[in-house]
Amino acid sequence: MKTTTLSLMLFAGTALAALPAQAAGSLNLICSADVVICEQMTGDFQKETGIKVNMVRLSSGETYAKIRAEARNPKTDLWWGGTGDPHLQAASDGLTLEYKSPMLDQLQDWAKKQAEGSGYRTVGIYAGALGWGYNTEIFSKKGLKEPKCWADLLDASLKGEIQMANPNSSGTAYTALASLVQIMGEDQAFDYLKKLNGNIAQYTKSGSAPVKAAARGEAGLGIVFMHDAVSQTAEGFPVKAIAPCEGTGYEIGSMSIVRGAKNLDSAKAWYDWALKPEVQSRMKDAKSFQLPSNKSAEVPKEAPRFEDIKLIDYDFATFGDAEKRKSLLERWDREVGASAN
Ligand code: S7P
Repeated sequence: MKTTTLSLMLFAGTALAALPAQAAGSLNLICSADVVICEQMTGDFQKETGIKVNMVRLSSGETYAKIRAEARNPKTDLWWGGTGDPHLQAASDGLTLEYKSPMLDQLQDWAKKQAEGSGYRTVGIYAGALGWGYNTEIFSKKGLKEPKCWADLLDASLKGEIQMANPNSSGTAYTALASLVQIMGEDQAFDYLKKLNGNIAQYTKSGSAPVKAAARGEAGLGIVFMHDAVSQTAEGFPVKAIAPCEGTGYEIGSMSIVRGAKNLDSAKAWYDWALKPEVQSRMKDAKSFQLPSNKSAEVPKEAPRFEDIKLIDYDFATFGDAEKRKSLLERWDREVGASAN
């Protein structure tokens, strides 16, 4: 072989080795968890696999609406994170793909049940209980009492102090709506939400925004997942997380492959990777303190534990149904959202 041909081959080999991302493919991902963990996961996956990830952060309800709208020509390959209900609703609409990951056996029963209940069109990646976080400094300055129960949030002293998200866009707020319906019955839950509306300063788009506002003194209290309140405490803000005394609902944060995904191999690679114990154990580095779904993943010491919280037996089949979602959200828009400030 001539020297020039050999040098050309060596050059081509070196050039290819320097382009792992192009060689390995790409992935269009929607992430519905907090943006910090979304960026950490994306960066780690790219580093470990060479697959280029185009990530967008959207709330759970927004993602469900986008995937529905794009059903004929999907632009998204994989949906990671966000509350389980809209993932189940997407599964029941046939918008997500059946996939049995080889990692399934390593998961907690609640994560496997989520997969089985959806015909393997989604899977549980983490879990967390709903509650609220309040700013202890604001409460003590204003002489407000610590609210321990859902009923306490109706107290007139809390007028203008509370933020929660809009359940149309936010999975957190949909979990709150569905939880209250399960705790109180639908009519009483709507009576409660109408009264609560009098104390609400703002309905935000994203689920964790209310407690971020409370942490920064822009609100007194945010109705959020307890782990999102704990993240603010871990950031050094005067925020205390509360588990409601009457009981509360919880999420099984989920992950789904979009039916018709253009980058299916990359989507499966992320899916299996995101269920690994070492990947889930690293979530705490982004102050993401949910309970991980892999049995061998480390449970962060900050994570609110289910055994310490009065949890309802959340009915995922009913409240993960697309028709149920539509009817609850229409009623919320009519009876609560329409008279919001
Ligand atoms: O911040 C983490 C987390 O609470 O965010 C997700 C939540 O659905 C936020 O998105 P929304 O804006 O849709 O409410 C949860 O799945 C997750 O635990």
